[in-house]
Amino acid sequence: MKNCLSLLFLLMIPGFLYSQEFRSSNVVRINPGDNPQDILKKAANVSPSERQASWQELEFTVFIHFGMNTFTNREWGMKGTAPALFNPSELDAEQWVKTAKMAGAKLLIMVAKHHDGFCLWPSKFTDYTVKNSPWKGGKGDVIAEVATACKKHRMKLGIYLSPWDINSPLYGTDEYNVHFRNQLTELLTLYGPVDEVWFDGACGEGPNGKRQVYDWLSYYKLIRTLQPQAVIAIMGPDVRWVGTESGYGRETEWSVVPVDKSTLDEIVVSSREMKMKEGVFMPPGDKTDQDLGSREKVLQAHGLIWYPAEVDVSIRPGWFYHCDQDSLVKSPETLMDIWYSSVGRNSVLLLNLPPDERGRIHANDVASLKKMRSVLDATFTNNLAKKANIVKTDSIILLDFSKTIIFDRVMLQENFRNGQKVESFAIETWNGNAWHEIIHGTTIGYKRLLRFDPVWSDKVRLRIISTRNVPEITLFGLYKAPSEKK
Ligand code: FUL
Repeated sequence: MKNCLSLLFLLMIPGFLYSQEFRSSNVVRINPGDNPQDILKKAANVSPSERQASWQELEFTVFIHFGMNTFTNREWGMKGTAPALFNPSELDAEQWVKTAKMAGAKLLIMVAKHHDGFCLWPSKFTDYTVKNSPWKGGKGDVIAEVATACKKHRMKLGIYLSPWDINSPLYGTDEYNVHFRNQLTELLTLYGPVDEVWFDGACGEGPNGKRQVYDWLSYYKLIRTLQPQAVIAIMGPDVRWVGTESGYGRETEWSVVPVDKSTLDEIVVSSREMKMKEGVFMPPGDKTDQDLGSREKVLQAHGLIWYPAEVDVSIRPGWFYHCDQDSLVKSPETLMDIWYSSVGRNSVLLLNLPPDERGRIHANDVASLKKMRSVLDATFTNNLAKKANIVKTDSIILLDFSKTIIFDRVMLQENFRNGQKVESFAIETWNGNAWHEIIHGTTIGYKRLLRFDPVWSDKVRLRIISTRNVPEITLFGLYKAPSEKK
């Protein structure tokens, strides 16, 4: 009897260890014995961490690139540019926040230090800051002004701190990691809640330039300790760069992507070390690939993680303000196009609004945003599907209307907090004799938006063609966009 019990116990250990391996549902290991169906089921069950889910629901966020480059008319700064050049005449952080709010953004990411190393707050750890500029007699703090304005207008705050630092004499040494953590600590303790930390991967040091071995894990640990709700984006574990800076995300965008064995091991180790539910480790690999998460990729994976896409783009050609780009501000039509191709493709949009030398967002940018917002509101306020009688089966949602409706936009949402499942779908209308396809698509995820010429019908259906597990559609909306006034 005793032997039987110990045998049973021994048999149970591997299963026990396995289930303890990932206490979080945003990562899963694929075992050598898993068959394709098991793997797809696992893929469908990977779901976001709470911080990832709350971030996704923001939909639209803005970036503010402002700093030394605004005054030197550059995109990337140079070593030794005098702090004396930083002198905005009418800096108005509240105007930035109000503009973002008017456009519908829910979070504002402030560039606190760009690659040139100039700090927009009076950091104790360097002299290269606003403290040594003429602005406000050296008593100013841009980050404090932004944080106050965000608080006042209930806008979430994010921080961009460039890992690459052209100015710091420590860059390229181990001490730089300490310095970088000191600066992060200032930003994450002096200004209230921070909901996103954005680490840029860019480094323009040439072949003879300094090379920094970044201690990423130590940065992540610090952020998790000081601001546990903050997502760490781009060179980080929570949010993935979509792969371009054009504003256009992938047609097929999976939030669940494969990871290799060593990444899985790092995740387990970091989670144990930090005694946290989710481990922190940035998955390596090419983020620009067109196919990151297809069935083919998933079936060959060692593990899968929830790693959703962020689409970053500037409203102007440059990330910083240049007066010769005043006529090149993206039109409301282009912004709408970007909206459908980012928010409408299972991504979060991060739109950059660069203030000018005065420290204000230019009127042309404000005008474009205002128009974009009014078109979005006019399009998506009235969901025509609310008037329909709804009939659901496993793979079809039928909207049955008592009279003919006209629509030209569709909004779909999956219950993404439970995972992403749909691989392909079609929207069809009944023409009296048969179902007729209006448009088809691939992934849905958090949100999918579709545009087409107006159609008329009294019956419209969503047909799920292929899925990784039973789909959970939480929204099937139909809308009519306002007609363009010429
Ligand atoms: C890039 C940077 O080099 C640009 O200057 C800008 O900050 C953009 C958001 O990321 O990698």
